[in-house]
Amino acid sequence: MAFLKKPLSYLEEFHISREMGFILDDPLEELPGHYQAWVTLAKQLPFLVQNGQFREEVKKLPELSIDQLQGYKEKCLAHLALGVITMGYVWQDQEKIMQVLPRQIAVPFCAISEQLGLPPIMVYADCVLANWKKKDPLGPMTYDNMDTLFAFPGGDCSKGFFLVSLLVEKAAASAIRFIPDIFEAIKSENSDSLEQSLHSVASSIEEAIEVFKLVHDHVNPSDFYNILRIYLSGWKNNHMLPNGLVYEGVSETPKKFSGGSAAQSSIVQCFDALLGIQHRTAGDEASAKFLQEMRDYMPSSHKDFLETISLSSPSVREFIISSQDTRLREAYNKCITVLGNLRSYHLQVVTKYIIIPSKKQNDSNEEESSARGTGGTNLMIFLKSVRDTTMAALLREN
Ligand code: DU6
Repeated sequence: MAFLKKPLSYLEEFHISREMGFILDDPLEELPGHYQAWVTLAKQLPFLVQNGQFREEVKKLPELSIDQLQGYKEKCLAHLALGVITMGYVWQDQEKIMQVLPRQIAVPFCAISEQLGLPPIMVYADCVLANWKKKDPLGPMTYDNMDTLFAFPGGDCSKGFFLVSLLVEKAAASAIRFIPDIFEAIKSENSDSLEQSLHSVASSIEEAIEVFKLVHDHVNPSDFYNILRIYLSGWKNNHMLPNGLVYEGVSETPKKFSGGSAAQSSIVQCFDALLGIQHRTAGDEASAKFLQEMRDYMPSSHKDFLETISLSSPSVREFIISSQDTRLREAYNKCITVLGNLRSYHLQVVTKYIIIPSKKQNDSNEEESSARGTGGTNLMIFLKSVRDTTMAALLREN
């Protein structure tokens, strides 16, 4: 009987590293030959959007096939650069939103997306996991020693949001290391080892909460809400692009894709999978559906990893329930509690960066402000249901 689809001990096969988790280690900064034109243009986005020249420059790009791109990292950088260009092209002038993406971008973007198993829109794996460098390559992975490769309008807000998200991923990555140990401990019914690993997972989630707090030092609520948020928006359930986007030269039918979201982070979904938290209970179906959909916006190897964890049997939760071991239940409950705390903290951050700024807008256009309100409200409903389902997974300890 197959215990797992693929042995979890080989994290590398899932493009996951013990040190970095889901983060792309040491991303490329340049593309070979004429492909570098994409990187050069994407880097100039904040400046060219400011001057209203970005769209013109996109139309001047040559038409390139993706045949000469080689290796995973080159493809990741190409998807990131084309994703950034696409967001700038669509959202540069919000009075005149573009409904057709020119073929010079649309054709290679759809082709590279297909190769990577990603949608042709900028995703979390692009702008967070692959969008970073160390200033001093020998120095530490700290905010001060890091920078993003590509930025958006809104000053340092995109740098702050992307790098703090990245540092949360880094803090949580130390929990990923224990996942193979956890399944090994279950297989060999080693309760002591399982208990120890669960405590380590809880500690690294606690560490992630501390890092999350850096957001207040580096992201300004008004810039985030009024500027950056727009550039990360997608064209699915978005009243600004109700039909979706036409990818010229690919299909004449407009296509709908969701914008970037923390739900596209594998780290966000991986603890639910590990702890057997199922967002499927009454009132939670919409959240479950959204989380499932967002797996298609992850690198396919990370999606495979989540599925492998979810399908492994016996699950961590089942094993602990049937073990009747109080210390194991306590360690499991500790993980659930800190994960719930992380989600409560995320709710607070969303309140500060989305809910409060949305109320400060005293514009007369009621239709527009109510449409704006829905996004924030839906996000709050989603995060609350995810948090509540998390806390509902607590086990009785006696
Ligand atoms: C949640 C996710 C979303 C969309 C795009 C980045 C984090 C640290 C803070 C809100 C969040 C974090 C984190 C990682 C575990 C996001 C995000 C890019 C796009 N967060 N405030 N993170 N990230 N496109 O929502 S501080």
